[in-house]
Amino acid sequence: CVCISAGALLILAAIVALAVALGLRPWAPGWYHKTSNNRTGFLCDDRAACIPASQVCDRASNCRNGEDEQEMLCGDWPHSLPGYLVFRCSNSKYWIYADKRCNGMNDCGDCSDEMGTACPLCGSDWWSCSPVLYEYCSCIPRRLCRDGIQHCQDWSDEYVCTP
Ligand SMILES: [Ca+2]
Ligand SMILES: [Ca+2]
Repeated sequence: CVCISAGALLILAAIVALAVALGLRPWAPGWYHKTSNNRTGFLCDDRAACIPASQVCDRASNCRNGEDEQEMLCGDWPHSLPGYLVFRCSNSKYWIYADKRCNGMNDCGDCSDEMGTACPLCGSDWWSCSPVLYEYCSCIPRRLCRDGIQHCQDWSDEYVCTP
């Protein structure tokens, strides 16, 4: 009987410990922030620096006190990253840092990070065409125009576009 009680107590203690651990998991509100350019970033403890999502858990301290690399955020990477910092690709097996969305680059591999109304059309630094390389989606950087290498299916990068 004593043995069972001790076992039950241990289980109870484990449940309580788990609940406490899970209870501590939610992220403190106000830590995460939209940056001035409307990208989701990570607000450092000084409440002044807001670093891009992809600098969180990259093994380099970008906040003054290194809170972007703390165990609570990075201990179970990528699951421990808050949803604010993550974009799920169409293929739910893949994810990217939120700041890689709408940056012109095919980070998901299927361009799902570059689709939708959230993403602006090709900016002035980009040339609109169907790229031949997987790294781009619907535009290529203008610096690749007239560089002697085909980047657009229709060759417009070599014959129409100007850098
Ligand atoms: Ca970092
Ligand atoms: Ca992208």
